[in-house]
Amino acid sequence: MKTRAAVAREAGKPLSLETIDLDGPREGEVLVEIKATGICHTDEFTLSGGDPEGLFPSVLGHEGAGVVVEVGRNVTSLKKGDHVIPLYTPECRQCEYCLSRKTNLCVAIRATQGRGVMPDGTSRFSSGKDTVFHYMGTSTFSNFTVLPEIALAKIREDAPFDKVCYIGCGVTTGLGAVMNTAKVEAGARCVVFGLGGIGLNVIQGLRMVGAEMIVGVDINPRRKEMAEKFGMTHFVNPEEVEGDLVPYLVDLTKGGADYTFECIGNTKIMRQALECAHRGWGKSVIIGVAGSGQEISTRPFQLVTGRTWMGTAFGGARGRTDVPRIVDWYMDGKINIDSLITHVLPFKDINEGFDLMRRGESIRSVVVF
Ligand code: NAD
Ligand code: 022
Ligand code: ZN
Repeated sequence: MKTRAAVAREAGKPLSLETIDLDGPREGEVLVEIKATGICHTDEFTLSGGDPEGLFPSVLGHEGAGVVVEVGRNVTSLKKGDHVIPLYTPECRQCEYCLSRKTNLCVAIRATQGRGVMPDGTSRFSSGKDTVFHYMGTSTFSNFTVLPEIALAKIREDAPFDKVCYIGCGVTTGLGAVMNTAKVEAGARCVVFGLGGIGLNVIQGLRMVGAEMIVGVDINPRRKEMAEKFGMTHFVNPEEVEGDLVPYLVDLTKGGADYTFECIGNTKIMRQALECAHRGWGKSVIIGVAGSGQEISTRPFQLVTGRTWMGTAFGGARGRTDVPRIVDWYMDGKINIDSLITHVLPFKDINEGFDLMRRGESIRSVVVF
């Protein structure tokens, strides 16, 4: 069949809006009509050429929502008409990693996903004679896409696609970092570095679990108002702090934070986030993705004295299990997604969504087909 898609043809160039070919679902695969997709930083990172593993041409996008059109052989958990959210972290429930219960990093299709192909080693996308690669196993910048069954969460049918697509990455990552990775308890004092599409979801997760103090740190003063609406209790603009930021934050949190979150992708800030965690028990979670080849550093003393440095992928969420629950939270009014979606664009304007993100004007842009 044919599908409209935004194709990443060349690093550093805008996406090319084309009609390309899509093969039907093979065994264990599902054809999905994408109704809406968010634009996230890792799409831009790959498009820019910054990711050494980025493949071209490819169909980017990993934050979508849509409807099952057709299922391949031996697909048992989904049927035509089901509403779904694609998962860049699948959940097979059978691999060593899933069975361990210690991680969400399912390895069932990991190798082929990283090579831009389906588990059988081939791509469903093509353009004339050329192969077009998949991306993160999801490729949501196409009106129709094929995914493995284990990379789809089935969600309720009354949930609006143009809102819940954000649960496919940013919402789940922020909430999950708080609940699954850090396991923050009520009364905790916390610092969140970076108040964008991830940090604001960390803040609403902290409010949900009853954190007492939620300090937000951002160099963009325009982020203060939105963060307060989501539960931030104190705002710190590093550019307005005299002297070092770390002692300032240790003082503000009365000895250091119980939990800190880095939601920027800046290795210098990752160090500050660790070092303002409380001596003896503070935990610091890295969420931001740094450029390839970058390194973090601190003095071993920081860890010897009881701080824990940790990281999270997709908020530690097991997608097929956790994503439908988060959709329920949204439908029950327990979480706010609407305020974070600052721009909704028709598919033809997808490149404008990238520009809004590059200029720091949007929290999230959502593209609707
Ligand atoms: P964003 O651009 O919306 O937000 C980043 C915020 O950080 C902005 O508000 C910006 O003003 C602020 N900032 C930049 N430099 C700063 C500095 N030096 N000090 C303080 N604040 C600063 O980005 P986002 O969508 O929230 O994503 C944040 C990071 O999370 C990205 O690196 C993204 O790739 C990563 N991410 C990771 C996962 C995961 O599973 N680990 C999932 C999704 C996103
Ligand atoms: C999503 N991310 C950033 C912004 N939006 C993001 C990027 C990478 C990861 C998670 C979220 C990530 C963390 C750890 C891994 N990845 C490796 C997982 C593993 O090796 O098992 C990651 C993931 C997918 C891909 C690359 C890296 C991919 O499909 N290309 C989950
Ligand atoms: Zn993302």
